[in-house]
Amino acid sequence: MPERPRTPKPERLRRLLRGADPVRAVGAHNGLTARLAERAGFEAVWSSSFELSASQGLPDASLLGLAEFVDAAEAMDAAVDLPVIADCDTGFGGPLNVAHALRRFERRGVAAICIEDKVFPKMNSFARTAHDLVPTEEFALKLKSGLQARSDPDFLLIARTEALIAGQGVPEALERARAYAAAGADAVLVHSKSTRPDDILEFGARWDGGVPLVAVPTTYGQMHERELFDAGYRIVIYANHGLRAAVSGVTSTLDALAASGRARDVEDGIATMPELFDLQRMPADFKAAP
Ligand code: SPV
Ligand code: MG
Repeated sequence: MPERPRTPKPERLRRLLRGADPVRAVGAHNGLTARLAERAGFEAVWSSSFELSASQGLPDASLLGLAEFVDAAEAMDAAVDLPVIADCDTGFGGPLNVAHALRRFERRGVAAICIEDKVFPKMNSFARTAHDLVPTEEFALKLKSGLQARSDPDFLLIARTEALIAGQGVPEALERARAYAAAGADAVLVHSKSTRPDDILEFGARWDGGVPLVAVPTTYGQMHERELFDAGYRIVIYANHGLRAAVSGVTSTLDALAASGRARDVEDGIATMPELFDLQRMPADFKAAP
């Protein structure tokens, strides 16, 4: 019997969003890290600007361009059977840039893009610096321009407000988010760098914009994903935990290897070559030696 065609990923992400459980996305920056997220059982991949930058040894400060973001997201999409949500920072410029970016990501199989209301060049939200925002109407125009460029109605455009990051409080975040939803955004990501979940919970309780919310519990990691879901956040993004785990793991192994001078001494604590071959989808005939 011929194989039934798989539902396209944007449609799958929309279905997941209507489900009874949080959609959990994990930050990744290439095919391998996306595959690790899939193997661990998550529902989506977050193509993270922080991870993309950090993996090149660069700060997350709008240094990489659209082509690099698109290529990376495509590699992730190709590696997994999960929808990829591409973090697009400020959208690579003005309304025309957002439209161009959306078309490119859509054509390459990505399920959703997310743009944020900061001024270009943006700094990572956790950087101790001012986080200036563009006027609400200006950002709404970027969203509208992106949405007009969409050819698959299921492709999602997520609007991210950095109002809480900029210290502007829940009322401003709500006002912005309402305007973004009214402009047609499919979901709103409200980011916070507070170690307490209070603002996020208040925002969820007062949210009346009619589209799903997205949370990134990096600093308020004491919150369980189910609690966030119950507070209105249907997508929960674990944005950088894979990369941070990799840095700890590689550091402790290389430190031990440098001290010991013998590869065997670190073998037991690291992934095997067969496991790597498996992650690479190496044909079964080629077994890893020994
Ligand atoms: C990212 O992962 O690139 C994000 C989330 O945008 S954060 O780093 O918290 O800004
Ligand atoms: Mg980012």
